[in-house]
Amino acid sequence: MVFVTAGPGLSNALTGIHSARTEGARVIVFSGSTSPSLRRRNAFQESTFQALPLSGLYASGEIVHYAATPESTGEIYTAIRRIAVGLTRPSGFIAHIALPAILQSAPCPRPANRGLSFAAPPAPAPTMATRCIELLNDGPFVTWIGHGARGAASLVRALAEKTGCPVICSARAKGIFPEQHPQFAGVSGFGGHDTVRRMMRQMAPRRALVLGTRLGEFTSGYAADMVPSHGFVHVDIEADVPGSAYPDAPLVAVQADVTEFLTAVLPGLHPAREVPLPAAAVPAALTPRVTGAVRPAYLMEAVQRLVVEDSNATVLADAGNALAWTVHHLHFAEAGRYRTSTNFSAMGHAAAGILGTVLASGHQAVAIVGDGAFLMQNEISTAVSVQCPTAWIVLNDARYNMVGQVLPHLGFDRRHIEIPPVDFTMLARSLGAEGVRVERECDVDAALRAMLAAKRPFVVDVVIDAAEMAPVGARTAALSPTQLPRAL
Ligand SMILES: Cc1ncc(C[n+]2csc(CCOP(=O)(O)OP(=O)(O)O)c2C)c(N)n1
Repeated sequence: MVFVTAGPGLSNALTGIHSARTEGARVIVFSGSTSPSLRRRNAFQESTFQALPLSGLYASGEIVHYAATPESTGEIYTAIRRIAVGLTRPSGFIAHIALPAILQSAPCPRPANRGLSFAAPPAPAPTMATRCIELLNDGPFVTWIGHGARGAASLVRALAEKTGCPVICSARAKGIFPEQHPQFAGVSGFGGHDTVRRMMRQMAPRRALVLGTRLGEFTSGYAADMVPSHGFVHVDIEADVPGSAYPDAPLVAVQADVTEFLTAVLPGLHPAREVPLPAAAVPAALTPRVTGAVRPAYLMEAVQRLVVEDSNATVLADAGNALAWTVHHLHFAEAGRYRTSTNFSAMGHAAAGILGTVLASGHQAVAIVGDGAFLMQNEISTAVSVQCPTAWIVLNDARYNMVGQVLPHLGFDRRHIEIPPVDFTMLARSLGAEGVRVERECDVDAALRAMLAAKRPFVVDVVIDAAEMAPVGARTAALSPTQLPRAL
């Protein structure tokens, strides 16, 4: 639940609300609404459907699934009921309740009828399950998983090990299928791995079984060579997802929960005669260099050892190069250890969202953020105020480098991408948190250990080498004006 004041409190929440909607979260926003007697009289921060040019927040539709401005306790009961029903949706729900002051403190007895049961997740119709079994038994296939498969990790593994299919994942699905598994073919799309498209070329699968991913631009790049000869068997809880990214590709669309789908089809699938994929070669570890700023790839190796493998911390990656470095270099063996936003990807989402991750999970979390994204918010003070032991690793390159690295490819110069140098440890200390600055690779490990041992908000300010190109792959080419028609 999110509580915001009227006017700017609500308008500031818009990006977060939309991020939550596009990433499938469940959020109920409460805002203050101007009392009826003051409306349309230039009331201070007037907040109503008519006065605030954010009408989408006040009506059920594309921004929020449900909106209400109750003006009586009776209407509050209606809103409670609608929210309760909305929360049973399997794929996220956003509500906005605008409450006038008079109702904010009005007595409101608990509604008598609170019994609501969550509907069972949808299973595929038996005829559809049989058809999918036939299609998947009809030739080699790959499995392409997304965040929607997060509850089905053991079934995805059983599917792969029974049928021998390679598994590709989206960035948000990292860890659902262990990334060190010999059948893991890599992460697709932005920041992902060349091994994916190489495997698609070499194996030439007949079909791809898509489980719980929208195959949006970030995940697929709409790459034509990711479409197998006989197209997709696409399973998603939302009916409008299959076919949306690749409207021309052959498609069998299945509206179902991934666990239910796999439970239904797994027994009927033929076991593999051999497992086709050799394990991907593990690159040699980088040795610390004595001069120069920290290479992001070196930092990621240290994060892999100390944070991913030696701690149980959740890793969050913010928008910017942090996303590319983490998607590419970190490897997870369990679902839920890596969090990011790949649809709306607003800078600052991880820098701020880490508080929610730590407070809601009760576990340690580490946010990896660019200096630009870190400067866009100030949740250090909030973390200190609520005594939340958050840990931030700031990739300090004194620039908006994701943009800076792309500009020359688009024929633009790099003006206006620099950020005046910031010492984030001083910022952290000034706000009551702790911090360590790292300027050499040999100091990375000690800083990360201090961060993991800290019981208070902690910032590791890492001066990174801005010249190291982030592994964004084909994304840069897709943005080029000459490539756009093809990418579109
Ligand atoms: C609120 C917001 N503004 C702008 C963007 C577009 N954008 C994406 S990454 C980026 C630059 C990120 O810079 P920084 O946080 O310093 O990270 P770096 O890429 O340098 O590691 C920009 C401007 C965005 N995603 N969100």
